[in-house]
Amino acid sequence: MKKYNAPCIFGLIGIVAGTNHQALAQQKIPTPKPNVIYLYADDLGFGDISCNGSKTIQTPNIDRLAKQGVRFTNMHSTAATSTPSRYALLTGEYAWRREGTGIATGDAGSIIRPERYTLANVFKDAGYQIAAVGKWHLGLGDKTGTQDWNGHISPGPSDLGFSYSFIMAATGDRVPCVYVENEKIVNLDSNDPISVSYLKNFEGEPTGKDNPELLKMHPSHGHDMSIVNGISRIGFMKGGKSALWKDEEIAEVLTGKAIDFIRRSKNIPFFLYFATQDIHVPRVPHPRFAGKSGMGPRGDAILEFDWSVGQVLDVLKELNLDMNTIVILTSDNGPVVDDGYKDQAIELLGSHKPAGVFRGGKYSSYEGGTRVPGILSWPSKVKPAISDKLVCQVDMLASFAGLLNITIPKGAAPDSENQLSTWLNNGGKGREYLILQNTNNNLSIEDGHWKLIAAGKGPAVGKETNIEYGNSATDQLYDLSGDPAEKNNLYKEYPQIVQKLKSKLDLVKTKVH
Ligand code: NG6
Ligand code: CA
Repeated sequence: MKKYNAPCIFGLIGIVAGTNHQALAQQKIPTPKPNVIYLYADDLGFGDISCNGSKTIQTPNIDRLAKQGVRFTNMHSTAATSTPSRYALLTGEYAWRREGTGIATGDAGSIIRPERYTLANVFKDAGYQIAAVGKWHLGLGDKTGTQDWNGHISPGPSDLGFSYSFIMAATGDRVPCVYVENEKIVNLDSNDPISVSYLKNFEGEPTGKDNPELLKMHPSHGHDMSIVNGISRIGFMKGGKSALWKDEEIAEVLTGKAIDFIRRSKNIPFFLYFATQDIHVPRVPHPRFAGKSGMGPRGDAILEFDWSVGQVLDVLKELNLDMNTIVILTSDNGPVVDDGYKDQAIELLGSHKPAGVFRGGKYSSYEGGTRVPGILSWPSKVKPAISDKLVCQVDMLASFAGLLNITIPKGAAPDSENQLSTWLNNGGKGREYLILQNTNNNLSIEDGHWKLIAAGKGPAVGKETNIEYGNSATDQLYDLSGDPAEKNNLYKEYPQIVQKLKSKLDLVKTKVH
């Protein structure tokens, strides 16, 4: 794909959006410094939580958070899939500017290079303890396919500013199916070394394709390679038996690690990046949640995610940290119903609308792809509210640098704006415009109430996911104020708006210092 280099897009954004980083430096740092928890669900849709209007599922803990904070109705991830979204969040740079930021394999090398300034670095510079717990999906080790899974797998989160990490290397549906703590696989027996390949199977190892009789959950598309816990995955692995995760326990294990970190850090400011496996496939919630939603494993996984949120909120309260902790809850991309396993998600969906009123879902240029749940709570400073301002995860970096009075090195975080006053609902007007990326790397621009989906290659509808990806040979223009569901393509009626937005998109893509 074409890459757009913009060493100093930062300057452009400064001018266009009117942010002034000098002024931010004058800002008063709150004392004591607030703790920050970023609760990052996977594939959770706008309509998957009851505080966003769902009547078909109840998420009392998420609702509790929303009630005590700002609930955003126009929060976006930058991309409609995980790796590019997470890349943009942690670097403050749109992923489409960089080669190799598409959905990562489980043996991808570290996509964010150690020299890069990250969101974790902001907190490090401010003297915080910083943890990454959960799904990583940004590569580990120096080069793809060459990691020493049995040794220290570096670079990893500790090279990117994190002081502690307990992660899944990629996703639940990709090998290796193990936890990695501070760059070492947990519980690995040196007599049973682990091997990983995304090229070919290891001799004698069963696969979902050849041995469906060994499966407890069958793939609907893809996911027919190595079998771990009766579930076939993407990629091949061998060995490491004692280290393999149990899918039913993932939420409990990760939530436990997040809580341990909070307890350990209770006397020092901390930043916790808690990226759950829920509600990504394979959806295998703990038996406590199985069957509880009436919607099958996808609904049950939402209940499990809500439980994790509740656990975090409870421990904050118990430790008396609740008033001065900023909790942000969001998702890496929009929802998908069938993402590759026969888990009854389609059959049991009923009238539930995972993306709410929005069109499309995960992978899509339509709003369902990136308009995700968004809540920020900071009880001692921010009053409960609902905000319809345009906000985006890419702004975490500059916004928190602003809050903590940290100077971002020149050239770093080029697409991140200090939107703190919007996030804290303190007079900010939100982003003037935002660029979004779908699974085919086609871009859209939202500017005020207008949205242009630029013409691009790719299927109109995902063959297997049955989601409208928004790809079209012609441009599409929608007026989100009157048509949030993007039903009426107005590109013929408003050629001047189309032209204006296209020029703006081009400028963001190509502008150099
Ligand atoms: C796709 C997978 C899907 C999911 C996605 C990444 C197949 C057929 N589909 O390629 O199941 O893993 O990648 O999801 O393999 S994400 O939320 O991490 O971006
Ligand atoms: Ca995702």
